[in-house]
Order: sequence, then C-alpha cells, then structure tokens
Amino acid sequence: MLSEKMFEALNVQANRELYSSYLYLSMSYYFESVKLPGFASWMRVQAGEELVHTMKMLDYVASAGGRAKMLAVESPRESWASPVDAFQQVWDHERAVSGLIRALVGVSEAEKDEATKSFLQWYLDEQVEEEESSDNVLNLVKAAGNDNSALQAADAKLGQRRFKFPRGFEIFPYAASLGLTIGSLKR
Ligand code: OFO
Repeated sequence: MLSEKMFEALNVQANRELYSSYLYLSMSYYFESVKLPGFASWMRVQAGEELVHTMKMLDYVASAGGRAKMLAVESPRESWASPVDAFQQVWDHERAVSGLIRALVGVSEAEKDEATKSFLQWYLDEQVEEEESSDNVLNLVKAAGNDNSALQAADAKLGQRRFKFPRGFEIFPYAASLGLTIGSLKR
C-alpha cells in the first residue's frame, strides 16, 4: 500500500497531465483558427497522448488501492502570437513537466516506495522523447519563420502525425475504447 503522501502527489501529477492535454487542445483550436490544420492535428494527437498519461497515472493510483481524484483543471491560454510562440511554450512546458516527474521520483524515494519509483521510470523515458520531439518541431517552425510556403510545408509535415498508444500501454485496461475515440478524430 502506498502512503497517503504518495497517493496525493500522484493525483496532483495526473491533474498536471490533464492540464497538458487541455493546453494542447487549446493550441489545436488556435491553429485551426489561423488556418494551419496540420499543426492543429499534431496538437490534437499530443492532447490525446497527455490524456493517456493522465489515465495511466490514475489507473496506477486505483490499482494500488488509492482513490483516483478528479482535481479541478486550470484553464490554459487561448491564443499565441505565432506558431513559434506556441511551440516555444510546448518545449518550455515539456521541460517543466520533466522537472515535476523528477520531483515525484524524489517523493517516492523519500517514502521508500520502490514500486512507484519503478512505475515513474516510464514517465521519465516518455519525457526524453517529448522534449526531443517538441525541440525538433520548434526548430522546424523557427526555420520556416514568416516564409508562408515554408510554413505550409511544415504544416503538411506535422499533419502526418498519427496517434499511437505509448510504449507499454498494454497494461491500460481501457486502451481499446480510447483507441476508438481517438481514431474517430482522425481527419
Ligand atoms: Fe508531455 O507530459 Fe505527459 O508526462
């Protein structure tokens, strides 16, 4: 059985993961509004992944005998000055999330909770990928700058991204039903 402190910290992090999903969904609608549908689609896939991160963490709480809590989700921004501004926030946000996961690992160590520390390794590995992919996209968008045809080419490239269940997600019991929901959002 996990400590109350560990359960609480996991519930708080699940809320931050849901906020990440909300932030990327907000960015998706922003990109729709400025007629960049490929960027909007990339963000929607990202929002789906963050929802998976949320549920994976809440599932862990529930399977360890705790109560998964639906804490209030903060409202994200609704607009950005440019695609670079939005993707800069994605990169900054992902680096901040990596810091939160490392702090959570610190809580598991302080609580001498080896099971949770091992569970959190998945998130640490995921963050390495997320920081790398957001850095790549930021560089692509920066290189396009204000050149409209380069921006359209970047939009077409990002629009090719498709949702995939993250590594090791077979442990998630509702994967199939979530797959149906997210699959239905494909263009
Ligand atoms: Fe992009 O962060 Fe979740 O973990």
